[in-house]
Amino acid sequence: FTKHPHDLENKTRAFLARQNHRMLIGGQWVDALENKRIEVENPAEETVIGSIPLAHPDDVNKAVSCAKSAFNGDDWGRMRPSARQNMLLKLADLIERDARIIAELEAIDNGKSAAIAEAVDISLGLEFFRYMAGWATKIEGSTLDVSMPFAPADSDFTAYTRREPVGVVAAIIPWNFPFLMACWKLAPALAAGCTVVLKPAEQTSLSALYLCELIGEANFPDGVVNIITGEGQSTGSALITHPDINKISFTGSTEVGQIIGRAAMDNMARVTLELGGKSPMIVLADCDPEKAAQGAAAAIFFNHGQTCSAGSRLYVHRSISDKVLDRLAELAEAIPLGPGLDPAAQMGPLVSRVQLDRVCRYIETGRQEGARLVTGGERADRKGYYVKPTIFATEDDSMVIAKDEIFGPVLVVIPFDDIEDVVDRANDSRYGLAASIWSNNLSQVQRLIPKLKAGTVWVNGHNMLDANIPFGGYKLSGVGRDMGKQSLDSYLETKSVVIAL
Ligand code: TXE
Repeated sequence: FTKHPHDLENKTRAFLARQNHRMLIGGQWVDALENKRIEVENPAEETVIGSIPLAHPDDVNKAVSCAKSAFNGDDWGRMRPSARQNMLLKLADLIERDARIIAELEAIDNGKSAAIAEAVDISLGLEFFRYMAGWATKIEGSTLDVSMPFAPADSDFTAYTRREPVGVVAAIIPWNFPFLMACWKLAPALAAGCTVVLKPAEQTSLSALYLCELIGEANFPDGVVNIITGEGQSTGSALITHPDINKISFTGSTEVGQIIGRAAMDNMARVTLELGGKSPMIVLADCDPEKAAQGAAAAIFFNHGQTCSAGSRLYVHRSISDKVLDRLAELAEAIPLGPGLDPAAQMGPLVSRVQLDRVCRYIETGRQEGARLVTGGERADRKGYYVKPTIFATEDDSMVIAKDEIFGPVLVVIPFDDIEDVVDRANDSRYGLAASIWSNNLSQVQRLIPKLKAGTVWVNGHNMLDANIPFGGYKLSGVGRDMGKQSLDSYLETKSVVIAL
């Protein structure tokens, strides 16, 4: 990857040169009704690089109606599962072909490192399409033994279940992993035979728009995937309240997740919510301080802390806490900051000024609460929404900075003495997305795993993801799971069939 925008891939340049991007409804690339637009910003430069349509509620209605027609139409509805599988595999190949272009768009639109995006976001996304392609031909119900007590003794029944696609899916995704989140929602929906209206985050819609071009190239029938761009309040609200939406799949804040959950229940739409987190890391006394520091730095500073499962609370045994903290500070201070297109940069700017202000407010709160600022704690002295990797140390984990999801590169380090006590403290959160334990003491680790109230527990690592591993939260971190077979199940209805012979 290059520092210079003029060295971008030709396709990236051509895509950006369009400036006024359009959205895909029923196979047509269109502007929004009334032609309202939202500016697209490059957060490393603080410059406007184009615009996306601000979809009108009637655009949303049109997209839902196209998705509904495509769902009921023969081209998609009667397509053989093996053909659906092949389309998903074709799409994955196209993503692989254009991985660099997508990574460049992600770097320019979101701020993250293009090299890291290609290695992590894009590769996980395309692998997920391949994984879900395999499930398209393996959807199965069960045959059921039945004996109905009220039926005459000589009567005979056969019963079985069919799994059927749930219908039209509304997929609403955030700005932290724009491309990967689109893949997490689209792959299982399409493998199941659903059709989709996708709404990317208003801050970062470019990579999802590019993905929709690839969907066209892979020859998916018109209307199977529609993308509408716009804000949450207007466009998003119109989508989640639409009576023809059969399932809503959302990743974003807990507050909006609660609004969406309520809206879904009004129409009894199925719903999957992947929400916020304040994931604890627990480092036991036997852990090598160097490994703990390296692991914790990666867990919080990956994606600039804008990761729902970021390891943002570090509970470290007091016997090694000074060593871990000193090393962590060294590692944090050595992280090269820079725009996503700079191959040397490991941390880019935060996604937007709103997010920058939010993270800086939390840092100020930490100071006022009396937490010890170990390193960072301010904006970097350069253009762009950069925040220095920040570490606070405290004994008091009831502080706001140890409770709230900051969603930035801010770590809170808390020493502990007693292992039972640390489990209670780790669990004392409204969130329950993920946790990690760092130790080679197998017995202690195995005893801790069932006690942690988290959708994922990692041991000697953090943020270890795979297409086959379900991901989602306990408590206010959400409902349901993305990835794995469990996510496919959430795009399928179960129909029971009983036949009196
Ligand atoms: O998220 P929102 P925001 C957390 C994180 C972050 C905070 C705010 O703590 O600081 O949320 O971020 C759409 N009806 N996470 O405000 O608002 C919106 O357009 C329908 C954690 O950006 O939840 C976007 O597409 N849709 C999270 C998506 O919801 C609505 C990732 C997410 O935006 C809507 C992102 C509405 N009423 C933020 N309001 C994670 N779990 O990873 C908004 N949207």
